[in-house]
Amino acid sequence: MKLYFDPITVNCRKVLAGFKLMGTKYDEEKVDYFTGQFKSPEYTAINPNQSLPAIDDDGFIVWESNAILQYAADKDGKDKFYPKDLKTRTDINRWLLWEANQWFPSCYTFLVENVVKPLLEQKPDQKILEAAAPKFHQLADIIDKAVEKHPFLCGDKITIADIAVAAPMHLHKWQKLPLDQHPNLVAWIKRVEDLPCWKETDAATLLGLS
Ligand SMILES: N[C@@H](CCC(=O)N[C@@H](CS)C(=O)NCC(=O)O)C(=O)O
Repeated sequence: MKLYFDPITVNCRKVLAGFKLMGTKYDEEKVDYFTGQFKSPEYTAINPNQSLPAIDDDGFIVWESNAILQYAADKDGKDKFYPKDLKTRTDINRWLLWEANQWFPSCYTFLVENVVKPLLEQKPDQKILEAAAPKFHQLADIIDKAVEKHPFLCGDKITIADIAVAAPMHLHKWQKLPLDQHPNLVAWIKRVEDLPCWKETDAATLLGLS
């Protein structure tokens, strides 16, 4: 299975960390994000969305990072990280959809303003950040409550839901995500950050942030 990726991006780090967690075997095909290589005709033929990541598993192409995690888990029978019992699986699927629809866009605003713009020597727009804060807190509170009684989103054990939901906040220190009001969320992200799969896919160093 070939993975097209750039390790600095949110959704690529998600897949890389998930693959490492599950022990998924893959070949690397780096597609440079900052030079816009994801817009090349070759890569567009793989992923017409012109976004990263994508996989090619012997001619079977999948884009959408969460679908890639689901596929890899099912292909290798990694039930531990994506259990098959109906309620747990539905719970995980729910978090994957929520991450893509709600959480990623909210965290992305902070990523653009506080990480991408400074990297491009531009100033963050405080008005955009202020406008984004209420929604961010509403969403962060959902995570905070979910991990109040158990260590991971779907119970006592880590699943691909934790990896997917952690990814949009992978640079939270530099994104300057306002986390103080969400202590359970902070404890949960620390648990994810302590995992070898998360440490091995650190993007802050690659971006020269730490
Ligand atoms: N929902 C997609 C989002 C993919 C996505 O937006 N990827 C970003 C990197 S994290 C990208 O390649 N963006 C292209 C761009 O900036 O134009 C997924 O989860 O795979």
